[in-house]
Amino acid sequence: MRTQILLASVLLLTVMSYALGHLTDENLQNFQYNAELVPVAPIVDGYLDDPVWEEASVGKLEQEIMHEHRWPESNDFTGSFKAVWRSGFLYVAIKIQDDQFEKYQSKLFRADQLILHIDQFHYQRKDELYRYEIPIGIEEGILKPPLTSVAWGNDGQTCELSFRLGGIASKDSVISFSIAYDDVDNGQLQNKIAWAPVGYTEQDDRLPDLVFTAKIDPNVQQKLIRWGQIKRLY
Ligand SMILES: [Ca+2]
Ligand SMILES: [Ca+2]
Ligand SMILES: [Ca+2]
Repeated sequence: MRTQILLASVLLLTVMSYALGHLTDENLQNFQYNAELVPVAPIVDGYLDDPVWEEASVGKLEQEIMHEHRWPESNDFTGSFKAVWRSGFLYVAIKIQDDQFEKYQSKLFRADQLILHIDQFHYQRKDELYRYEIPIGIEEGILKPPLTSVAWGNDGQTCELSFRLGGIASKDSVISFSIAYDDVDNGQLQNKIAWAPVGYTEQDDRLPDLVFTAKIDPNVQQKLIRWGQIKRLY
């Protein structure tokens, strides 16, 4: 009898850990980022003091995709992003804390870097065509479209990116999107931490959705445009 109870418990635990540890379709379907239309575009200078960033919702990088587990905020790594859109552009702001920044390495795999996917045609699958590897602190001269600018601030702890998406950046349109951080400490890749649902791993080739939403009040628009013009005077 005792053996049967033990066996039943083991079986139950196995089933539970399987259900908890693996990505379900539902997990991914219920996982998306809403990028809101803003009255004035942020200035892509690497500093996140633009008023539009205050309101935007936060996407946290809290899924470890190399070893598959939830990643708590820690000194080792804490990261988040926000995204907004305006006039055919998607803007992404990223905040990173890392206990050991590995920058300007001659071998890219020895450098901390951001890995993004921006699939504007919503194929929902990872592909080299729209994969971006962005080493921390580096503002490259030639960028692969639709990426149009990369700017770093605060010694690599904040970043702004812009993507020229034209008509795809319009209310209710959906693209596939992902963002992850390859954390190299002591010259070794230690972790890959992503904005991704529970159970997601780097082997999974499906991508979450980013939805373009819009609910702005035209009166707020006036104030913010003036603020943006003031900032340009600095
Ligand atoms: Ca800025
Ligand atoms: Ca680290
Ligand atoms: Ca690092």
